[in-house]
This record gives sequence, structure tokens and C-alpha cells, in this order.
Amino acid sequence: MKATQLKLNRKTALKGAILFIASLVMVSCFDDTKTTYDDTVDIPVNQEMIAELTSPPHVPTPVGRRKAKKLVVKMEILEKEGTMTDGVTYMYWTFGGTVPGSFIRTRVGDEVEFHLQNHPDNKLPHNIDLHAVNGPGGGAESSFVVPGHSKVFSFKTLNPGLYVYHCATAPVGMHIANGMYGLILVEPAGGLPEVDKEYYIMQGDFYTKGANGERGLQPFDMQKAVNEQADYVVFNGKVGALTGDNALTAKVGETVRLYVGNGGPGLVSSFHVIGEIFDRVNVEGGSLVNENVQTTLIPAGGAAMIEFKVDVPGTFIIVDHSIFRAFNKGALGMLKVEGEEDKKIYSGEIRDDIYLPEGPGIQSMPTTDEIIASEVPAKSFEEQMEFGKQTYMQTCFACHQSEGQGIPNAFPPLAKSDYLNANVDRAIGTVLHGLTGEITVNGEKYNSVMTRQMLSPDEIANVLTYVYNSWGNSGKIITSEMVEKVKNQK
Ligand code: HEC
Ligand SMILES: [Cu+2]
Repeated sequence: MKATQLKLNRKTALKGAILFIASLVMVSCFDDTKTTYDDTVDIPVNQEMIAELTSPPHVPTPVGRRKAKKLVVKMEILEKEGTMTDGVTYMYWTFGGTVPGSFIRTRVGDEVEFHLQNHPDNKLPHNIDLHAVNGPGGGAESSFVVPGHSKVFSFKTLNPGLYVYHCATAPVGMHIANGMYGLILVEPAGGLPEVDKEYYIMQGDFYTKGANGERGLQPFDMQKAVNEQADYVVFNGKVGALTGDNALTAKVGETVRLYVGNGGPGLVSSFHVIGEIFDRVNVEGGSLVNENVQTTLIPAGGAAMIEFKVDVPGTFIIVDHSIFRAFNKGALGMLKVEGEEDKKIYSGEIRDDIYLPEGPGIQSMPTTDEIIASEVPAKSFEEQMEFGKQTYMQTCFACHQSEGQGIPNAFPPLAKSDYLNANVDRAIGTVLHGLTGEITVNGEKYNSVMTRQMLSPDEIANVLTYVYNSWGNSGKIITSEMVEKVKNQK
């Protein structure tokens, strides 16, 4: 091909591309039926209204079709002691009395008149940097306020999206670490699509002088914060803010939208809901929508809007999928969904088959208690100890550890366990049926789940005999008859 020809082709291609882009721009302008303003700065405001502010996990009423207004936001800063987890308190610094701070809901084109009030009982000056602001420091410079004063500044919301706000008073990291962050939503003209349920969640990492779980009022630890060694990583300011009675709720068939932010200060969040797929995610809280997402990354100082329809009932666990944070540092919440099951979408356990690779194939069995004894019964105490140890190393060891020492805050010890030694039938029942709910072992509380162990009465007798005769325990001998007795008690 000659060079001139190539040039010509290139030129026409370029022209075509320009035309194509131009038509795209035009189409998107005409298509935007919701607003007639090319530039959001031109959207006029009339009328004034006081902004509704809500505490997490709630969000204010959607903007719907309302026109842009002068929106007056009155935010009060409160420094107050609160609960981090059972027995542990912390001196939180808050926007509006909660961590995260009050949720602010605006629409594009609003003129926000922001009143930042520093309560006279507070000790320190504070300010606010809203990521939704186009202006120096996101408002930080104009809002610096000492206790007993109130500062006013205003800004126009030019960009729709979900934005983090936070205190930006030095040392900035410390103010954020103490809980000074929240979310401000800027809805597009005409509002976001309607959904059935909306919730407000924000992750944060906390750094305390004492280790995770150490009791009392825990002061902030600057060095741990600098090293990003969080003692707590939590949703909505404390361990358990979204679990048990505080769980989020929805009904089968509803669409849920989560406004999720990450205050940091140090860690990014791998936000995930176990057993749900996010139908839509506004990535980083902006306009880009990703679909069919399993885990969305939420940077420190960033956010995401997450939407999904709940299809089946159950408890869906909300986690930071940096998973030790979820199970050991508190980043765990719950969404409880009620309604009709749909076996087409999720069957539940259909059956439990015995799998014997070397055997005559797969034998099926009912999911009830018919567990097949796999070994000959032990004939002596020594054999019980030997068989019991084998079972322990195959089954119990992963959680309770090789010397029965357990793992603090996760798995209780079996070594010198007062719980174990106090009641033989209860210990047998634990292995037979599993155990859940709060228990106290050697003065420490555990509230977790031990799944039912699929062992025969002989195996249970042997493993418990091994446990009772190891690591300073009370030395009882458990027989398969004792196990049968407990089994038949129900
Ligand atoms: C998957 C982890 C896991 C496995 C495997 C497991 N347990 Fe547990 N176990 C737990 C948890 C968690 C608890 C506490 C449950 C709660 O908080 O209600 C517990 C509690 C117990 C208790 C009562 C509390 C105590 O410390 O005395 C006994 C006894 C016990 N387990 C014995 C066993 C034995 C024996 C085995 C093996 C046959 C076993 N467990 C296997 C996780 C496990
Ligand atoms: Cu502050």
C-alpha cells in the first residue's frame, strides 16, 4: 500500500471517529431528559430547606423529583465515650454523635449552607473536609471551629456521587481514627432509581493501647496507627453494630441499596456479602456502574453504592474479605432476609453422602444420626487414648489447637477448661450436636459456632477420653454407652 493512500485512509478514519464521538455526545445530551442544564453550576436554586440528617444505618428520604434548593445542614461535633465491644470503651470524636457521622443527602445543583457546630463541652478544635466540595480543603479551611463556636460556609454540589466527609484537623489521622467521618450523597437530577431498602454502612479501623478485647477505656495508640496495625476493624464504629438485634433486614424479592464508605484511616476494604452477588455497583461511588460483582474494593476515604436483589431467605454475612478482620477484629455485619424459600435458586443441603474412595462407590445415607462406625471399638484405656488422639488430630485440632490451648477470641481452650470439666454430658452433647451461643470458658466469653462433628459414639467416647486425660484436665473416661445416653436424651 502506498504511503499517500494510507494517509488518506487514516484521515477518513479520524473524521469518522470524530463524527461518531460528536453524535454520541449529542445523543447523551438529548437522552438526558432529567436535566436541561449542560453545566450543573447553572442549575438555579429557589426555596430553602433544612436537611434531614440520619444516624447509621439509616439514610434520609430520597430527593426524588425535587428541584435544587438551598439546603441548610446543621452538624454538631460531639466528643463522647462509647462502646467498642463488650467490656471495652473508647473516646469517640463524632459528627452528630455517631460513628460514622450523620448521613447527608443532597441532589446535584443544591446550594449547601453548612453549619459546623463544636459543642462547648468538647476539648478540641475540629473542621470538615467534604469530598463532595469543589473548593480548598473541601471546606476544611473555612470550617475550622473551636469548642463553643459554629462556622458557616456554603458550596454547590456539582458532581453526583457518594462522597466521604471527614475531619481534617491536625493530626488528621488521629481525628479520623477517632471516628470523624461520614457520607454525603449527591443524587442526580430526578434522583437515583427507587429501591426497597437503603442502608448506610461505613468501615473504620481503630488503634488502642491494649490489644483487641483488653478491657476498660482504651486510649488511642498513635504508634499502632502509624504502623497500620489495627486492633479493631469494624462497621459503624463498633463490634456488633450490625449483628444480632442490630442486623440489617430485608424481605425476599426486595432490592437493597447499600451506601458503603470507608473512613480508614489506614486500611482499604474488600467489601463482600457472603451468599450475595452485587447486581450493580457504582464503583468508587462515582457514575461508573459495574455489574455482577462479588467483592468491591473501597479505598480509605472512598465509597461505593451497591445494589442487589435478595432472592432467598437467610442470614447474609457482611464482611471485609481480608478475612481475619471479619472474624478476629470485628468487620462483620448481618443482613437478615425473611420470606419464602426458592429451591430453584438455592436448594439447601439435599443429602449427606458417605464418600469412600476405596470402597464400592458412594453409599447414600439420610442426613440424620446414622453415622457409621469406622473402626473397631477400643479394648483398653490405652487404645482409647490412641484412637482418641487420632480423631483429635484429624478433627478438633484445627480449631482447638494441638495442646488444646484454643485461639483467643475465636476458639475456646480445651486444656484446663472449666466448662469442659464441669459437665461431662454437656461436653458429649457439644461434640454430638455442635454448640452455638455465648459461653464462658475460664473467664473468657466466646460467642461463636462449633459445627456438629460427624463422629460415631465410639469415636466421640475416645476423643473425649483423650481430651479429659490430657493437658491438666480432670481425667474422666467416657464410654460409648455414655454417648448413646446423651444422644437418646433429646
Ligand atoms: C471448626 C472449629 C471447631 C472444631 C473442628 C471443633 N470445635 Fe469445639 N468449639 C468450637 C467453638 C467455636 C466452640 C465455642 C462455641 C460457642 O461459642 O458456643 C467450641 C466449644 C467446644 C467445647 C466447649 C467449650 C470448652 O472449651 O470446653 C468443647 C468441649 C469442644 N468444643 C470440644 C471439641 C472436640 C472434642 C472437637 C473434636 C471432636 C471439637 N470441639 C471440634 C470450634 C470447634
Ligand atoms: Cu476533628
